[in-house]
Amino acid sequence: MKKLLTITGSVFMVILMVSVVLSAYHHEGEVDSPNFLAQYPLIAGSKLDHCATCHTGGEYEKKPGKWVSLGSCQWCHYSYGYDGSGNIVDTLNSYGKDYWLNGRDQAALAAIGGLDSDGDGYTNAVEIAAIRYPGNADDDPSKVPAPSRVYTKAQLEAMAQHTQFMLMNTSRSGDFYAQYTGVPVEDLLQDAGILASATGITVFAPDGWSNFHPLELDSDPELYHVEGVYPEALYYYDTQADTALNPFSGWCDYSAPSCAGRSHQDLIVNPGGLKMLLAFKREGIDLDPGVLAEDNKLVGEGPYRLVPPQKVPSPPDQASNADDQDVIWPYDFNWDHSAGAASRSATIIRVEPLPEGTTDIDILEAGWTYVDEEKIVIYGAIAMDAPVADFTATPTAGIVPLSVHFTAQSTGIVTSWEWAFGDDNETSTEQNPSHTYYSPGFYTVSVTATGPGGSDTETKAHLIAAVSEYSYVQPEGNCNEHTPCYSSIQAGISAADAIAIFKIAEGAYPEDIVVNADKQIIFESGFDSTFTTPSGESKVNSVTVSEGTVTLKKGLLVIGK
Ligand SMILES: [Ca+2]
Ligand SMILES: [Ca+2]
Ligand SMILES: [Ca+2]
Repeated sequence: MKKLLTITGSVFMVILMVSVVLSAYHHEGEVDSPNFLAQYPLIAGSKLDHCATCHTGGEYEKKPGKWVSLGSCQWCHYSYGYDGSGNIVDTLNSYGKDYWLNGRDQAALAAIGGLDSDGDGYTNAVEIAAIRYPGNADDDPSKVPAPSRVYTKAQLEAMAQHTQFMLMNTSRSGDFYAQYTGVPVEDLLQDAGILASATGITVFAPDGWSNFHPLELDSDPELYHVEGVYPEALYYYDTQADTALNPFSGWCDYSAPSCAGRSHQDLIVNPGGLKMLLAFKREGIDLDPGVLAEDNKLVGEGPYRLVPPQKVPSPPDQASNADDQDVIWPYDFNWDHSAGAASRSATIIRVEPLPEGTTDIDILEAGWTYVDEEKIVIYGAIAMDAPVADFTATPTAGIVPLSVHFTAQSTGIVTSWEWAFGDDNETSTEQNPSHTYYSPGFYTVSVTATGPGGSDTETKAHLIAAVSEYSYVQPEGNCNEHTPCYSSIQAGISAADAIAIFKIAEGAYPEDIVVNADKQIIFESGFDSTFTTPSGESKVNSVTVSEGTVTLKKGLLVIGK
């Protein structure tokens, strides 16, 4: 079980309270998260119920030129310190600063609801209602969660397994040899449907740490690639390093069963080669699930550990912080310390970059549930369902020049639109274009919606009817002075052009309507006496169409005696 961390003397400070199934956070003795939940009760348990709502992440220079990115929890711990010696304001994002400046109470949250703290065009209240970060301009209500897939342990175990024996070389803690079993990360990403646009992955552990790995081999010695195999290595053994023989001065653990029978400078043979692995077994035994220790350090490595082999194989070296470096393999900055890039208790793999128009899913930085349930989520640049294209048009009938406004109504993630309006190959790539029809005709309109999941086309045949004039029908009367005016529908059809729109007054028409010529006839029915609004029904005995088409666009045409 994970332990409750206790911190004294820090107020605007987060700790992970993980004694319950769901991960949660609280500031010891503070009022900020209760204030937030009191003001916005619906966000409980969402990604906003988290330090990242008010705190920023950050990065620090681990060694010259090498920056390490930290999530908001870890960044606050790093920059503010467990002893509260740092400046807390440095850990706040723009929303957290506005809350701070306005009095840091529930009234402050209400007061800043109308502000746009992060300047992304949406007020804080609107963003919070949409479960979007009010202090992060990269997250806003126009974006949808990126596609994601959750893998269970049973699913991972059902995939092709890979086992490899390797050195885990750390720079500060002990080195060890071990045999890991799991799924090559490359295979896992293929299974998840990684997109051609993907460039790498960021692996997150629930204590806030993350590591980026490019897909392809990178010249930076500390960037461990996902694809392909790593170089073969030799086995390095020395009694001086062996912690079994030298519990205090040794630095490498050779106690794994898989070390048995190996000798110094033997070639390590791994069928299939050394790969970046999402491991779930070590020496054939399930990895111990990660827990958070008293000092806020993650203990344990399971259920899943992302294990990169050494890019440049080296012997195990003495810990960098050890007093005695007068040993066979002293600490060597230039040797490959791949264990530092091995993410313990990995719960989230974000495939970079996020597809356009998408944002982080709702569990970023909260992953303890996944540890408990032995799940890992992969999201970002992975396959998703193609969008489903649809659209509306208004008006769909009228007199030329007829200006029609089209509105895309597609579902799914759409990043581009291609419209065809049916006249003279005119197209548009706007989301909601307007188009003017100058010639009378029946026009077929289509839109193709394209997103990261593919494309879909919706075509509406004969959607738009453009005519040079309307025809009016009213049994007695003058059609409120509209022309041409007919006293029977059939008389109007006989006189009509190839395309005609009839506005028919409400009432009974004891006619048997026959259309037997190649005409496109539209009935708009049930108009009041001024022909402005359909208000009732127009009733005919029957309608027979042997040639041409008849379309009902508006109003109510009732057929039958
Ligand atoms: Ca905003
Ligand atoms: Ca925002
Ligand atoms: Ca080492």
